[in-house]
Amino acid sequence: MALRGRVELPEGLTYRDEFVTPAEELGLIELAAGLDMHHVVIRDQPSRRLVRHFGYGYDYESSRVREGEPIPYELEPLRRRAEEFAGLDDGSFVEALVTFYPVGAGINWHRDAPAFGDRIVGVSLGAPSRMQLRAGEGQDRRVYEQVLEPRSAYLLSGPARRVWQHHIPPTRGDRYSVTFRTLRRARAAA
Ligand SMILES: O=C(O)CCC(=O)C(=O)O
Repeated sequence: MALRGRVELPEGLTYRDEFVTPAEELGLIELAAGLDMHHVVIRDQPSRRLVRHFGYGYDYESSRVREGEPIPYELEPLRRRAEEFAGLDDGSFVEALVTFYPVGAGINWHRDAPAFGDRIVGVSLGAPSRMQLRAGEGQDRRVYEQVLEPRSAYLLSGPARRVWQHHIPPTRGDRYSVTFRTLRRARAAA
C-alpha cells in the first residue's frame, strides 16, 4: 500500500544497524525456530504471523496483559543490550515477544497496547522488511518508512510509540523479530 502524506522522521524513533552479530543472529533464529508458536487470533481471524510471549502474555481478544512464563536465559543478553539501547535499567524489559513472519505475513496498523510502557525495542532477524509509520489525518498526515535490515534494532519511544501507528507490510522472506517491552504498571510502581 502506498504511503501518502508528508514524510517526517517520527520523534522518538531510533534505528541501529548491526545490533547483533551474524553469529548471534543465527543462534537467535535457531532458538526462535525451535519454539512452539501460535497464530494471533483476533475476532476468530488467525494471523499469518506466529508469536510466543515471554515474561508477560498479551490476550489479543480481551486486550489484557497477564504474567506468563519467564524470559528464556538465551534471550537475556539481548534483553540487556536492548535496555541499554533504550536507556533503561537492567530488568526494565519484562516482556519479550518472539514473532515469526513467514513469507507474505505482516502486521496491521496499530499502536502497541497502552498497558505496555513508553519504550519498545524491536530486533529484526532473517529477511529484511519495512516498518511504515503514520500520524495525523488529512492535510496533517505524516508518514515515514524505515527499512528493517536483518540484525538491526529500532526503538519506539515518546510520540513514535504513543502517537504514531506502525505496521509491517507482507514480508518477501522469512523474518523473525524479538520485541522487548516494559509494563506501564511496573514502571509506575518503580
Ligand atoms: O515485528 C516487528 O518488528 C513489529 C512487531 C509489532 O509491531 C508488534 O508486535 O506489535
